[in-house]
Amino acid sequence: MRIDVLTLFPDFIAQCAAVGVVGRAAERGLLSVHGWNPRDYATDNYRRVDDRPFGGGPGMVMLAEPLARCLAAVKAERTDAAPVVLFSPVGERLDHAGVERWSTGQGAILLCGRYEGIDQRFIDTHVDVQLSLGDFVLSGGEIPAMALLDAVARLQPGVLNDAGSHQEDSFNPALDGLLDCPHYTRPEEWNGLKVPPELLSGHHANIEVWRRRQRLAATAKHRPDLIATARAAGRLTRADEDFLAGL
Ligand code: 9D3
Repeated sequence: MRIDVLTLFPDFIAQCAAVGVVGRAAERGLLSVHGWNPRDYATDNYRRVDDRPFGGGPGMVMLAEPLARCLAAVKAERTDAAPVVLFSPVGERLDHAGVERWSTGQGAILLCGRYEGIDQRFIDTHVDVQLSLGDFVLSGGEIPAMALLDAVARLQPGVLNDAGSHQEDSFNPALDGLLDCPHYTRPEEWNGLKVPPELLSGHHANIEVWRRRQRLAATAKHRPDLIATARAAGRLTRADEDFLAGL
């Protein structure tokens, strides 16, 4: 998979792409990440990439031309017809299902906006999808782009040490859409706090019952909407319902 990132901060992308799961995926040749700076494709001596908005108002708008020239350079290096993804607060909210779809593709060209936004004519001409992380305001698209990169990298086969790790993610349908249960490690007692005895019993069936109940309780408490979704999808057993009724 090849990911190209158009950003005014390519150093930030390079640093992110070098560490953790993304770095490991890149080392193993499963993923390559290339940063591109539209400023290198500016047409004037000042290397301008932004200008004042027509119609007035606060902030600056990214110029279409440096972005178009930068994108043309990226496309000249790619052999596939990769989708152009713009990270934008007006985009569709990214979720686990979306990450899974992106993780099976050949990659994408990620465009990170800065300032108030990008000249709409560039978006209309070149952008295939707009994605958002949610209804809160960031100062640019770099962190959302790195969020998608990280989420996609860890779903690549052979990236996580433990093949089962992402099978147990919250939001993975394999967990029936419930939140994860609490985790504990050594020592058995820390600052007077003990590990739940069920986990020390060595009785695997009981451990799974305990974990399922913890997931149900955590989900009912923090994300009752997910309980409703799981129930509607027929993912809750009779035993699950009995436990939930007793909470
Ligand atoms: C507060 C300014 N906004 C209205 C006047 C417009 C605005 C422009 C650009 C708000 C944020 C940004 C920069 N944000 C992103 O590029 C962005 C983002 C986000 O802010 N929140 C969630 N997901 C994303 S994806 C890209």
